[in-house]
Amino acid sequence: MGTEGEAAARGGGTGTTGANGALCLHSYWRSSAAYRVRIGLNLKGLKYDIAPVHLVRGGGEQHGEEFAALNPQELVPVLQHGHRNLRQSLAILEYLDEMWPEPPLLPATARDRARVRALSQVIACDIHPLNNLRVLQFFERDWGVPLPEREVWVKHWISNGFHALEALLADNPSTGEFCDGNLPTIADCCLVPQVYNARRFGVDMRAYPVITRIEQSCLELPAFESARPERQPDAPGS
Ligand SMILES: N[C@@H](CCC(=O)N[C@@H](CS)C(=O)NCC(=O)O)C(=O)O
Repeated sequence: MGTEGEAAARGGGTGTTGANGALCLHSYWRSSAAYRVRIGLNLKGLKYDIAPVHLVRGGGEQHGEEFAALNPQELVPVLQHGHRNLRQSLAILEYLDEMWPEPPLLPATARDRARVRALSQVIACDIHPLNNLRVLQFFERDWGVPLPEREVWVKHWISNGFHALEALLADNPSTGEFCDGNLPTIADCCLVPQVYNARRFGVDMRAYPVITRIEQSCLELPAFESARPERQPDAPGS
């Protein structure tokens, strides 16, 4: 560590948004998908506004006409960049990386990029969707599944995914201070919010020492720290 590039990678990039317009993130403080994008924006050192979307109040603002016009999936995040609306957190992170290449959120080689995308997708495609708000609401409202059973479901699928993720990280020499090497990538943008969710639902993180170590390395960086749910303008008490 110690070069200017590495310092930027850990603390944030240039702080400018370029000529293509302002950035505004439609976000909810507790949304882990929005949390991923907040980390990415912070790592790039980009200035952005937050437009809070309350996912619970009044049945959920994501289902209102105004937000549904922005994202027919009725999910956050949406990143507005000038007149452009970007959806899906992994696509948004890659967009940020292509628009503002420094500091990079993906490694230099095709093999390492494939690994980072795979680690990201373990979380974003295979763990998170099973435990999303709308899934839990469906259990509750349509099938009357009581809270304890819903919590067992969430803990089961996070533990199942973390078991695999821990093995993928522990058994690979590419794992460094972060998921891949010694600079944060999109895999770390996904890992930290998912660990936040795991703790929220009472998953025993002692079973996942590598994941926990990487989470701690990430949270030492200002880009991750300022993306935390508790630090958001729409968090209760802020
Ligand atoms: N695959 C999407 C997932 C987005 C997503 O599931 N967002 C959640 C919050 S983490 C949401 O808006 N949930 C609202 C709902 O379930 O009604 C992404 O990565 O952006």
